[in-house]
Amino acid sequence: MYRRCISYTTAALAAVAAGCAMLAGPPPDLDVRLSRPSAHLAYVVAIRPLEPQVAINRLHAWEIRLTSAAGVPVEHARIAFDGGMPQHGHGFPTSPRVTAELGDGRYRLDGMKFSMSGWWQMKLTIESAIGTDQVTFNTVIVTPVAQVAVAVASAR
Ligand SMILES: [Cu+2]
Repeated sequence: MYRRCISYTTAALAAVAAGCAMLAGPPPDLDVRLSRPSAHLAYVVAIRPLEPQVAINRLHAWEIRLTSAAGVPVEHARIAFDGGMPQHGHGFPTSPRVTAELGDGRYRLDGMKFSMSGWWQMKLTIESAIGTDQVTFNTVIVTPVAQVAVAVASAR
């Protein structure tokens, strides 16, 4: 891929440089916090995998913890999942979805699977009596085992 990039003409260099940069890895300043306010500050959302280490290509579940901006657990929310790899232009290989409400503002997200290493985005659209808002989490999956446990620890 890099070899092919080098052979392009000067006119194409800018576009090619952008493409090649994608192969270099996630942005250095990527925010990988797994606890954060939603886009319009309606909620504070925290997510964590329900296993200590996330292996590539293995189905697993995450827990979503949802509170209001004031920190009150939000019950009976509808949460839709979307996401993928922004540098590759593809989504998840599965269709993760919330399958259970666990009480105290916690929800179980099943069907998670990372099909390769790199930068993944997990996007939640949340609807409840409070309103509709979205939140996007970034995580970087490292071969052969995801190093998300550290980010989870710092989010708690
Ligand atoms: Cu990919």
